[in-house]
Amino acid sequence: MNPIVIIPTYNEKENILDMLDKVMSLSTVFDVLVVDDNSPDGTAQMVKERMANKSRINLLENGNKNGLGTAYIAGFKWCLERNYEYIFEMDCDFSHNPDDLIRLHDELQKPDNDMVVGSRYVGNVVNVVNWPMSRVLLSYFASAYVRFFTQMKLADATAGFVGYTSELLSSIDMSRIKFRGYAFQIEMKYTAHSLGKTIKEIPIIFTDRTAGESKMTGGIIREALFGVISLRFKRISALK
Ligand SMILES: Nc1nc2c(ncn2[C@@H]2O[C@H](COP(=O)(O)OP(=O)(O)OP(=O)(O)O)[C@@H](O)[C@H]2O)c(=O)[nH]1
Ligand SMILES: [Mg+2]
Repeated sequence: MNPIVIIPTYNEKENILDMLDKVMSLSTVFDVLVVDDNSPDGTAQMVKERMANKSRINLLENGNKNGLGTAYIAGFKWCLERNYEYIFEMDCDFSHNPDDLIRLHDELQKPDNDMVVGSRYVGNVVNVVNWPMSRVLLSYFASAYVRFFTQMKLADATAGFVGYTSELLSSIDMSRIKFRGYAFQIEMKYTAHSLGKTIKEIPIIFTDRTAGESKMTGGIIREALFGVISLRFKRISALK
């Protein structure tokens, strides 16, 4: 079974075809699942055109725009039902370099690792290209804030470039994952951490998107700000 990368999309017509072509050309063979939320710009249609000659590309049309977390949870279920063993998350905007999937995958295959995180802040370096300073500071302090409240030893707690083993994903009760934006990424890591799973961070360089528009909103930041505190009071247990 190939590893699979889930790519959530909302209005990514400027990026989607380049992204699919890039992932298809990697030296490690990956399947792809695009989870599209009815993008008005026709992203799903473009995916369908590529699917016609690439069987490794899949599309899940998930209904109306409901946030990243909802899209990922639908994607996780789709992959688990089809018995994928190594399942990755990656943005469509090239902020995450698809070449790094290979390193993430190599690391996830090591026996002790349950989750790998492509981290912007490993070793006191900030590996972010083209973000305004305000955005770097927000993200960096968000990670420090999360470390303080959750006691997780992760340098980049809001990272969205992540790989999971199916064993880890299937032990998480997805109906209890309640956050939808950046907080979703924190909640998934906190859940893995609380279940005693091993999370490995590897350094990546994150580059701001050059095409298409950001979907970041004040609501997403607020959810993360208050959500992190509430995580400490959440009871987390494994499904099996
Ligand atoms: N399916 C789906 N995808 C989404 C949704 N919101 C964002 N995305 C996708 O999730 C990925 C990350 O979204 P971005 O807009 O880059 O948001 P961000 O990375 O948090 O913000 P920037 O750093 O400003 O780019 C992209 O591939 C988006 O198309 C959503 O509600 N549904
Ligand atoms: Mg982005």
